[in-house]
Amino acid sequence: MLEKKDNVTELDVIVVGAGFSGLHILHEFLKRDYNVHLYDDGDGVGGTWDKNNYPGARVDSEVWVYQFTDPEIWQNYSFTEKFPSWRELKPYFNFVADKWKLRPHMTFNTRLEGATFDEQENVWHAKFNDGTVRRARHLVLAMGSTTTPAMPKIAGIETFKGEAYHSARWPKEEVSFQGKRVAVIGTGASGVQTIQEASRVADQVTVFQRTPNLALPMGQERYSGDEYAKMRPLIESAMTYSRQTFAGFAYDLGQRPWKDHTEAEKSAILRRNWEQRGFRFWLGAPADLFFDEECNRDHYYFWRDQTRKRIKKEHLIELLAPTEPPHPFGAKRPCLEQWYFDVYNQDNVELVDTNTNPIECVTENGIIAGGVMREFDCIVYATGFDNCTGAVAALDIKDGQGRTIKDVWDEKYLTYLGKMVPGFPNLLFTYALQSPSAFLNGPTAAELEGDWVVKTIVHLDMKDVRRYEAKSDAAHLWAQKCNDIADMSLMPQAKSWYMGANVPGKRPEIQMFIGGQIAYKTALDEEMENGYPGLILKEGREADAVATHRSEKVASL
Ligand code: N01
Repeated sequence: MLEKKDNVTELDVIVVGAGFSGLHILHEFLKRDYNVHLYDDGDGVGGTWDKNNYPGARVDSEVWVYQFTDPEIWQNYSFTEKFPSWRELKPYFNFVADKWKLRPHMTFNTRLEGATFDEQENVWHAKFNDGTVRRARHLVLAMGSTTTPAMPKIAGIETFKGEAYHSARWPKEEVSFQGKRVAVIGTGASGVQTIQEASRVADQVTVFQRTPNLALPMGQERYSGDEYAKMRPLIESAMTYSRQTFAGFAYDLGQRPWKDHTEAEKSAILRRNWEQRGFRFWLGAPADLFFDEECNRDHYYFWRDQTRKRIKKEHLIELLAPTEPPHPFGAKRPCLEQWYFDVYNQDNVELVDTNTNPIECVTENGIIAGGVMREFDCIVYATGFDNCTGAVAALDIKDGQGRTIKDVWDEKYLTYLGKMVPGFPNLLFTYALQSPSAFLNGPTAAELEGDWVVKTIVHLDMKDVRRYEAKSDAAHLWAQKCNDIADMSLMPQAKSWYMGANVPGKRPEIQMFIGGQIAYKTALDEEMENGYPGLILKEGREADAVATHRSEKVASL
């Protein structure tokens, strides 16, 4: 353990982020008696669920896999919905924090702004927005992949006099759409959920759509306490199985090539996966969905025909469920919907296609699109995030050459195993660039990645490794692997956040490892079992020597 020095708090590990990953990592370090502390810029636990509190925000993983696998937790906490909303998830996180006795080890409303690595002592000096500096040997960034809101660049946004919210920065106090004229820009998961709720109570909902969401029926279910209790044995087996599947769900991709199926078999697969609801039609489909044009089109046409049955207004059919796919099915994230396509049959819901009616500007009273002015009381920007890179890249953390992680990624998306960036020693992150991220169920990823982070740090500490850093060639190989898998797939054909194509100016390239949970776990396990061949390890005295050399070099620049 480090000693307190120069009145600066000394820690073994700083963890940033109080979502699934951060809480799991904190808990695991505490179990090992580490001097660890977690910081979060929100005012409570929950990570994404503490901030995305827009009406209707709910998870689209089945609840039995959307929880920690610790029996102390899942055996003692009951949910009431198969796909719970943030209103149930926030108490869940509080329950976890109390059960694991995490509260004394967490500080909220405190944002990490930057950090410098002391090459002499192999210690991070982490700077927070309250002006404090904490020193720690290891810095673990568990800030999530959908963290940094992306606002569209629309003229006049700041002039609007009504209420305006980004879906991911929703106010803590209740926002009511009752009797209001509401604009929703964006039809991703956040937009779809907001639109569903707004359409129930608002006088008028105007949806500004650029790309239709190929949303799948959720199949929501509600449970009494007794019903949920009866499901507990199934929860355990679903959790166990989810650790063996591609995306961490209790179902898996089919491995038989699509072309080897008879027409009757194909129809049966499409119908069965559709009828089972949730993401089965996507992440329980034949794996060829992601690679084979014909398999993908068959899925799209099935989705289109089912969806069209629900759209009663003739002129909206082509906009919401086009004849030909706007992009390969599932290459852009579909979401789960409950009554989304039905809301367009209501008189109070209007759809504006921003491709033919581009948004020109926001005014004091509303939005001008396609030459038409519409007045609103409330504008919701459900325009997504600077995913995967945004949160980490925003930090003022510099390497030995004075480059930030953003500088590195502006040149090339580079990580080793989606965990580290060359040049940034003793710093690990989870659920970010070049990890499976959105292609792995959140809690599954949190435990898989978190366990690796904790075991790695503990192992290196035990070996007296003071400084560890990803090798550049190993990182280049990992980045290449991420790209090679993506290039074999249909993924690059969609202009999506998976490809980093949703933020103007962001360099489009696959943002995640899409080889699936098992391939990712194998890569992490091999790295550990083989003694970390992808890392430069400096033990004891050797680390001190490297530090001296580095410091002299930086001083001479
Ligand atoms: O963001 P998105 P999100 N003019 O990027 C549109 C997770 N999540 O917050 O598709 C007009 O998906 C943009 O249009 P286009 C989940 O992983 C999970 O909805 O780029 N439109 C798109 O329609 C999800 O994938 C849950 O053409 C503009 C929308 O805004 C991820 O978070 C719930 C525009 C952004 O969609 C992100 O979802 C919520 C412009 N200038 C989120 N700029 C659940 O678990 C952007 N758009 C259920």
